[in-house]
Amino acid sequence: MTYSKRIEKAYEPAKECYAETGVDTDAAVEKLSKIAISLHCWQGDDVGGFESGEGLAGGGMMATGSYRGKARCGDELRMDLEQALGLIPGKHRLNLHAIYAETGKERIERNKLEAKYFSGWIDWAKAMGMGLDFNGTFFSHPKAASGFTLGSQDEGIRRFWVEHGIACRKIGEHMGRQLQSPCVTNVWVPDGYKDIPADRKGPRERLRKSLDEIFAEKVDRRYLMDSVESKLFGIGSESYVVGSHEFYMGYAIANKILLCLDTGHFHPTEVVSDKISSVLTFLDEILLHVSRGVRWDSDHVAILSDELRAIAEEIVRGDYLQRVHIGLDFFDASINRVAAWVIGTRCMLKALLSALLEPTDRLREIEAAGDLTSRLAVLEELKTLPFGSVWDYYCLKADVPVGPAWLQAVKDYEAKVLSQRT
Ligand code: RNT
Ligand code: ZN
Repeated sequence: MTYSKRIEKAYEPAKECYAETGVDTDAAVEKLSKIAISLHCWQGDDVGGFESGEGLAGGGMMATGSYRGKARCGDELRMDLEQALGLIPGKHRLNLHAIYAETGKERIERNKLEAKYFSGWIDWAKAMGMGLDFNGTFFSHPKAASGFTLGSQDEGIRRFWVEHGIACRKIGEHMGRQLQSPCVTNVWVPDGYKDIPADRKGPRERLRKSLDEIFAEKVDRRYLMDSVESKLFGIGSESYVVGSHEFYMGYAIANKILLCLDTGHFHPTEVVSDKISSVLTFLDEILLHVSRGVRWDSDHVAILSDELRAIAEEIVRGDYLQRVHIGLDFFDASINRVAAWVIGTRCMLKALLSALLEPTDRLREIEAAGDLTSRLAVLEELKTLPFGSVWDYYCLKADVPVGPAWLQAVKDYEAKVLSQRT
């Protein structure tokens, strides 16, 4: 039997099996094909960017590992992304950071960045039929070395980063206009203290003022959507982070902008899956940074964990697909970087498909009837339905490799392209 025949054949009983629970697999697959995940460009080069020098210094972030073949310029990064995108079913987006500006030989300061330095990315995105999202880069810079940026007590430093934020919104708006799709432009700053602060209030008041200055100009939401990202702690900001969850949740609600929930930015016993329906009671839309926290690290490659599945279930059950922008945010330099994108994105999509295959109405009825025994029993039985056959079928229809077959393509690319980079 040919490969595609085998997959189509396995899909039929799977479809019947789900139909028995009241779920239409064709409809689920169709819905999944409409969901765009925003792939983060920074997995391709360990958050290095194209400015000379600095690296990750001053950001409280760390990519560990030295796997061969990291992208060194826009052309290489785009090539690697194309490779990854060819192995992921569906149409997706790209999430850029300001340090990926292509300024030629010139060094352009972050507060002087303009849309023209991103024309290589915009042209590429147009050709690929992709939307773009954007982020200011408030780290890996001498002016972030004190550990403070938008919350700095040094007015020169604070002003510099405000100007960067303003520049980034202009760039985001331009991207949104050019690509006719709103560019979610996110702000994350590393500001905080390693040890116990005497003044928790001052930096927060300054951060609020800085954000007000950055967001002062109203921009059409058809082109630009602003978002702010919190964190509980980072390396070097263990005791105090200015932009905490409460801070940004308040800010986002008060200013009607997006809140970004990074799945690696909370206490390890807290889960983002439980926060989605809470924050969406008060906010129109949110951004997700899908990652995987492991002990001290917040940025491991996303896998099909219980929590990732729970996040997808919450998005689908709450009918939030239009209100939750799903972006990825991890960086692993110890494995093939193209594979990291493929694994993380395919897992996000698998989690969504699994959620779309849930008989939610039936579960709700059982719950409303107070039959909590059946709720648990049914949820557990659902886990072993032939999900894999539906996923394989979706990959086949989307014309990407089925199962682990994608890995060979990555290995070939590594042998041919990545291993040549020194
Ligand atoms: C850092 C934040 C932030 C970054 C990216 C590179 O803790 O998660 O989103 O990872 O902007
Ligand atoms: Zn993040």
